[in-house]
Amino acid sequence: DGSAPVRELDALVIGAGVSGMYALHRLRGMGLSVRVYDRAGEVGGTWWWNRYPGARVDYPGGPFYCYTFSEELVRAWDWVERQPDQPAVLSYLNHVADTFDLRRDIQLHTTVQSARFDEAAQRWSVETSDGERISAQFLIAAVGTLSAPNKPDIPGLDAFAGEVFHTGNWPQEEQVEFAGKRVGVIGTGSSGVQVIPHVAREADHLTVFQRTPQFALPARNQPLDADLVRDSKENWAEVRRQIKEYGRPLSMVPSTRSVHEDSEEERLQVFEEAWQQGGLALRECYRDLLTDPVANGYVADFVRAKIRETVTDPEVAAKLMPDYYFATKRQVMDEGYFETYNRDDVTLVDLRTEPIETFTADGVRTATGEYPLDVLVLATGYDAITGALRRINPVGRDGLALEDKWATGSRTYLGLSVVGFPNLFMFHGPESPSVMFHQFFGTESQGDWIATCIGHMREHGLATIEPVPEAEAAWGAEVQARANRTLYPQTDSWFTGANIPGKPREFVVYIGGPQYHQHLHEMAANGYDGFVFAPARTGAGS
Ligand code: NA7
Repeated sequence: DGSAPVRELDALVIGAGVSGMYALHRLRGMGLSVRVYDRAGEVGGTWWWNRYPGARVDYPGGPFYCYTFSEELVRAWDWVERQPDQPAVLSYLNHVADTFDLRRDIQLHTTVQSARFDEAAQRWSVETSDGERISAQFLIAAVGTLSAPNKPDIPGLDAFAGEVFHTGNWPQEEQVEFAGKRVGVIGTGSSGVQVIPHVAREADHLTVFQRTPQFALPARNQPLDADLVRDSKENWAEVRRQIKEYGRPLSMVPSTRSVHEDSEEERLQVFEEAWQQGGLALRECYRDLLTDPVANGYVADFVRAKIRETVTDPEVAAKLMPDYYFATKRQVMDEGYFETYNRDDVTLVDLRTEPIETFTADGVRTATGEYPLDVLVLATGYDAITGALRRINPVGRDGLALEDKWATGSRTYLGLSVVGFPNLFMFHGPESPSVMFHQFFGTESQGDWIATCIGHMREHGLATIEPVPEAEAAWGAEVQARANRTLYPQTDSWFTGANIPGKPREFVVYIGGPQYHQHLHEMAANGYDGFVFAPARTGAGS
């Protein structure tokens, strides 16, 4: 209608987290006009939103949980702990934004409200919550894998008169006080397991509402070894090469030994050593724990025995027994989680035997009990992997909405593009390795691929790129085939969409790890197999 001027961009990036910042840095460096939009009040994505007490990297990544592309950046930052906490990661990401002067092209407090591909112009038309209209050749979704909070649909929740907080939308300014209060926590995933011991220490009383018990492993977080930090900085090119080839530094690569090569006695000793070592050691001490049900049963029994040893009340311990395949949900790491249930001021409610009937103004009523609460913490997770982009719901060619395209399955080509959505690129989309690979390296690899592809298009005067249906179907089949060789798809988890009512149940993470990144760059070198390009239409606006 011509009321507001339209801002013209080469690339619009949604999200100022790890991926969005890299996209800005990389594409701006090629001379493109790029702008990043984020609804948050600062850069940092997930590390800005998740400031609940206990939030930290749930991977013993130590000095390797960072961007890998710049040796200078690596040398300029000192990590302190094996599992950095949320304030440390957020400071790091702010440091990155300053180092590369990113903020001047990042617009905060701004939600992308709609995005529609304009076929005549061969460009994306975008509207923000400020009413700004933008026309961009490329739309880059760096919206996060775990960024669309899942608020459970429990009767009466809105009638609850106390305070309610979701771990992924924690108050930014105000300090949440638990002292002297009766607190309830719903959810025992990574976030719940991290926050629960903290709340227990502060609150008058804590009630945990557990739907599915966890095979949590002791994190045994510790200060980083100074020699390791120095060596990795001095040999960063080699560290980076190892991450590319194995998905992690060589010192952290899983064992190639089968559990069946060892006697029961040897096996238990291996498990015990891995348990003492902490972190992911137990998941990685044999190669077949995630593919062989018998092997998985051994380690699952081992962890269940540890839980029984730790929790003094056998009835409480029984409620904490996981009864699915070990490590087939995203692995949870804890610091004193099971010990928390030995406290007199902590109650565990097993929702499998005692479901919530309703919330009331004063608390929760289950089939057999009343639990008065002042504060409720929802550690109920996310509409993962696809949720954030589905909520924006871009509309592609022929009026096809992403919500409809993905209604029966989240099909993509290479986890970064979608048939019907020209010039849309996703970071860590469905059918990419996303959380199953070094996140920063994964971002850089995808970001470099996108940059190279855009460079190729500019060089050849091409206006649009889109995958072909055959390539998309074949990619989906490959992702499924790989997953089906493991035990992962057999467990309900956010990897499968099973945590969100009505979401298609499918395992949408590519688990081949490093092969994904090799494949990406090879297919680019081979002329972008599986994609079609179109030249600029005469008369198309730009
Ligand atoms: P998760 O891992 O999805 O955990 C959410 C938890 O909340 C999990 O225990 C769920 O049980 C539980 N949940 C979800 N909905 C409900 C309802 N309606 N009633 C009761 N309990 C419910 O999310 P997190 O935030 O902990 O972790 C996300 C990722 O962040 C994590 O994997 C790391 O990568 C970092 P369920 O298991 O679905 O039965």
